[in-house]
Amino acid sequence: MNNKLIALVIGGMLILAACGEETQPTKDESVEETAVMPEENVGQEQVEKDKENEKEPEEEEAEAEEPVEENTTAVDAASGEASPLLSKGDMTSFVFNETGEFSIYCEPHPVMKMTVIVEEGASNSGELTLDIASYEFSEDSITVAPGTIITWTNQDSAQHNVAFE
Ligand SMILES: [Cu+2]
Repeated sequence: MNNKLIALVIGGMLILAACGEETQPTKDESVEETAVMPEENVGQEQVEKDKENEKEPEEEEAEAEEPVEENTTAVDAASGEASPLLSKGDMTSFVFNETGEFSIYCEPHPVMKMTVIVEEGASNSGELTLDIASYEFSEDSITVAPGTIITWTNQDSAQHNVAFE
């Protein structure tokens, strides 16, 4: 009887010991899993960065479309009108629907002046492009037909604009 009890106790201890050994590997696995987690987070961050990189080209396309919109939405030329300040490469457009003489100047540099004369039957019509360069408008005076759209592009590093007296 005693031998059987001892055998049972030893057997039970062996089983417990075996169970204890079995639980250790599962603990190791859980440690490995938590060790893997940071790598997965890094992967997610990289995916988020990739998404951000994908967004940038869309923003550049939207900026590139702005000058086209300015050309199609020319402001009516009229006394008191003025474009925003134009940085290098910026454009502004005005449509000259009414006949008459329009005195134009640059607000930051009032010595910069030009005249647009609008006359029926003038040879200049449709859409014209003028530059602002070296602190001068590219034409001192220009005669256009009613409905002509003039687009000015600033070629200087200095800011200029197109203002109507
Ligand atoms: Cu100016």
